[in-house]
Amino acid sequence: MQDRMPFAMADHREPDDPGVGTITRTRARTMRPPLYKVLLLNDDFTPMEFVVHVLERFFGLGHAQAFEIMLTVHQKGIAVVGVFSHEIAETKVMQVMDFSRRHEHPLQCTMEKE
Ligand code: TYC
Repeated sequence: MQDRMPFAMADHREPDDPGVGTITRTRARTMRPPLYKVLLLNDDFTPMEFVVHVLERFFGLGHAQAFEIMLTVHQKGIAVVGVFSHEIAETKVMQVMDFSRRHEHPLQCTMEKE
């Protein structure tokens, strides 16, 4: 500002005042996208092996970890399977619900903002 003013123009700024319209923030403020927990719910009918298969197939879990999460859901009623962006979480829920329905199991999968 100051050094682009015509020579005759008065400038009454204090030493630390950057002046009107001067950009003082150099880094852009970026907002992290919200994350969503994908939850698996227990029921009395879906076979344990089916739940383990679902966790391996749609969440890329190894057999041991898939079995562990299945057991947590079985014992506690619910567990977080993973945390994803809204679009990915929505896709996982749809895949699990669709796959379970097609196999005639009542397995429920939902998502919730973290
Ligand atoms: N409770 C089921 C059974 O005893 C197993 C099960 C585990 C079902 C996890 C759903 O999300 C679930 N066969």
